[in-house]
Amino acid sequence: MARLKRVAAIHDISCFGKCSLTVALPIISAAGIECSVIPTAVLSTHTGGFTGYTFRDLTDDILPVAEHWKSLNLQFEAIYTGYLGSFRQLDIVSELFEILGSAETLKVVDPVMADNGVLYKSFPETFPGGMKKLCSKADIIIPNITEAVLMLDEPYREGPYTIEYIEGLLKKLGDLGPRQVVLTGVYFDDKQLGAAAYERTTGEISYCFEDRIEGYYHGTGDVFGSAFVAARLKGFSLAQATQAAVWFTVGSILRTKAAGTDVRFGVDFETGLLDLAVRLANQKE
Ligand code: PXL
Repeated sequence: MARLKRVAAIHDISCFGKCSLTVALPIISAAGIECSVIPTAVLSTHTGGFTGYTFRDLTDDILPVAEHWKSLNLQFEAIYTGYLGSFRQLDIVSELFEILGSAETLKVVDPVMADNGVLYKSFPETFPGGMKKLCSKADIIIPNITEAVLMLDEPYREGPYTIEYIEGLLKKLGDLGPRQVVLTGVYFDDKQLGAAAYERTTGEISYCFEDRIEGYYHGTGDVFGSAFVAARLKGFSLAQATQAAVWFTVGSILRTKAAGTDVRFGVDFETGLLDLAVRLANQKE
């Protein structure tokens, strides 16, 4: 039997409040894919809605980890990056693409830095410009609308959006360099919300919507991104992987809403892992 496919996941560890590596690791593993990690920072909680959190910057550890892995001749089918701990890490991550990746390695960048029209408070104003450069080196990027407009240097607009606006964003994001763009937080009316996926090489755009759920749930971008990466590596097409990731994320939000837990604590993705594994296993790789 061939070895498992392997992902290098490069995100922070938020010790409490499910997001980044504490969701990427279980979701990718449950899909039957090996998940190696490079933590970008260690925080006591994520930065959304908590105050007084600790923050240990791991910028200086990233390249030594990657160099050690390289000396072991490890191969990765994907490199999946999310929340970065410093501005310097933007350049370091693009170096990692060279050190750890080959032409066959899928480089997925989630430009985690903002939501609801605002840059997360841990990032300087110059961060979106640096992230835009990193996105230009990726095969796939998965921004939300706020991250998209920050990188394109456009003002943030509240939805509902028009098809022309969304497709304009997708094309401009594709022009930055990535072959595929998945834009999250897309809605054309108050009833449904989802994601749009764009394949630059063919110009094809597909949409995936589910019923909209009121409220803001932390960590859902990472749940979406992790399920998406897992699905792509299991052989799902861009549109199928987007569909599976929207479905898995919405299920996680609905369970959390029903339980009434603090939305800062993250969503109940765990209960959906078995169903996700089944859905992803039923695809020919
Ligand atoms: O889920 C995004 C995320 C990841 N990591 C940290 C965060 C956030 C969002 O606020 O603060 C540390």
